[in-house]
Amino acid sequence: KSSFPQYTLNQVQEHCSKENRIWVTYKEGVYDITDFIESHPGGDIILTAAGNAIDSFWSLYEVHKQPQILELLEKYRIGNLSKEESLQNTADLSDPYIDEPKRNFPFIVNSEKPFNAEPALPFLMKNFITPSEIFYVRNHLPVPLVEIEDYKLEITGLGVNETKLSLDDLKTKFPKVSVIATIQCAGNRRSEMSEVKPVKGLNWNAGAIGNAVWSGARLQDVLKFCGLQNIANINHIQFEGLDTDATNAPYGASIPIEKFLNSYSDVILAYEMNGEPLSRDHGFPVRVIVPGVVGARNVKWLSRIVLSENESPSHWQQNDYKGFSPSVDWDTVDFKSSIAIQELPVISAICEPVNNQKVKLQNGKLIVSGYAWSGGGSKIIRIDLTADKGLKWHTAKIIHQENANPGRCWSWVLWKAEIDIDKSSTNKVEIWAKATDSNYNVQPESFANIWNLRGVLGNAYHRIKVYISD
Ligand code: MTE
Ligand code: MO
Repeated sequence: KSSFPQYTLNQVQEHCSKENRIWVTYKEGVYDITDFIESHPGGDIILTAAGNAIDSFWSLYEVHKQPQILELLEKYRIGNLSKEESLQNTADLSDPYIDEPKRNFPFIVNSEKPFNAEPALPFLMKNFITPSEIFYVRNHLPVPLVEIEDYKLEITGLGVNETKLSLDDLKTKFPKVSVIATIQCAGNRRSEMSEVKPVKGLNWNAGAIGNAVWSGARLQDVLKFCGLQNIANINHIQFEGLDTDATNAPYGASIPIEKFLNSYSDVILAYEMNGEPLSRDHGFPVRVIVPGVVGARNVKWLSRIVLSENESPSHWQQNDYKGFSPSVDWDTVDFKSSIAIQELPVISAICEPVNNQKVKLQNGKLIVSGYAWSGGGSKIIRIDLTADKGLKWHTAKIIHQENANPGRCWSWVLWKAEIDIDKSSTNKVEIWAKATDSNYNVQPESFANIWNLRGVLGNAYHRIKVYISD
């Protein structure tokens, strides 16, 4: 290692693009990770550390700091910093998570920094409207600290007069509308998919979903106020959050213009969740709610809306949250070859009992309950369960469902089923659940055939095992 050349921090900082090669430092070491990025598609999020101490990347994404990664990094070592510079290099890194909100919820925490957590399933289905305190949280970055006096939402791009609105403007200049909508993360139920083969992503159980009352201004009203009349050349509406990565790029996403034009699509700029101001974790002061569309496009801490010919350039629109064939792996994936997830496919999950639970029968029947939902406003028309791998199917009773036409059903349904169990043969029973939506789309049977490297769109039959006790 002493044979390596010595570089200065200034020299490292000059190498922050693919053209100039990408260097990072870790402690005393200087690394050229250009080839690493080339051979690890999707690994480009590490670019946020380009020309800098990689600690800045790890302090944002703790999950990536693993011994294998440190070992891998050594392969790319090209030099050293001086002792003096290496000390100054890491010493002044403050924790970007210093301003996180206080949290005291019985969550299953999948990651502390950034904070990602979901409720236990029996909790989740106690209410049709999920209480904000147990609504799953999916943050990619530190939660921004917003001073409400300084908050302005900027609206810009094609067809609008550049406009800045305060929270008060949003509340007073536009009618307040409320929409009950389910929001679900594309990675919900990822843990089941990863049993087939490992995937990259947070290990969500089936709790990365919730149903809430969102209130705010209709996006159509706001854009009309900003002078929008002619939508020629506008293909996408981009949203940016106030949360930024180490290169100062904001979290961002976009939705196709069609979603906005349809007056039944209920896209709103929400400042309330369940009748109260949004909490910091859920996007205070304003987030966009795009009913029927994957959580990732429901941008929190909304700071800018850009009407554009193009989709959001953000990492999360371009190089993440896309589906691929089970045969595509990290060596072959081409993120450009697939489209960004928008409306989600039909899904259901059994919430009670939970997997591997010991249960008692009631008059020879097993009581099972759960949720079902479909993206794009499709209506859930049926949930079928089997306790004998499909020989006999039992249709669940829907115990709570919104009264709306297909195309505008934004809420999940909660259901309950009573299944006859023949326990003469064995006390171990496997229960499967599958939902059907108003397009007659049905959940796929197995995770094996929908496996994808990022572990998204995990909507196969939900299967649990229970043990019948006397
Ligand atoms: N918006 C911003 N600004 N930053 C984020 O990290 N996460 C997205 C979306 N909006 C995110 C965001 C993802 S992936 C999901 S699933 C939902 O917010 C989660 O919303 P929730 O935390 O309120 O449940
Ligand atoms: Mo998500």
